[in-house]
Amino acid sequence: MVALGPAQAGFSSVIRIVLLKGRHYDPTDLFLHRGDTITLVNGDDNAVHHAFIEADRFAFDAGDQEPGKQATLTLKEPGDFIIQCGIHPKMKLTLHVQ
Ligand SMILES: [Cu+2]
Repeated sequence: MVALGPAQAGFSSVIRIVLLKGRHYDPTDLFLHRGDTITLVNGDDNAVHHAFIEADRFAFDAGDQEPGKQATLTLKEPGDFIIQCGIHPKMKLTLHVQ
């Protein structure tokens, strides 16, 4: 079980945890500030996920994530970005970075 509690307020950048489970992201939308980091955790027991972003300004590829594996991404660009899954095309997480 991964805690999804409210982010701690402060001057340092925020780390948010995203669960990849049951073929969807949890949550499916995240509102972030530049410099925030998200940690993607594969919370499934036997499914592999492959999170990636294809954006104009940058690309991100977590590679194949086995169950229990984590990947991190620090958002340096403002804008809306969609994290997809290379294995489950319906999985989408929208990042709103300001
Ligand atoms: Cu997936």
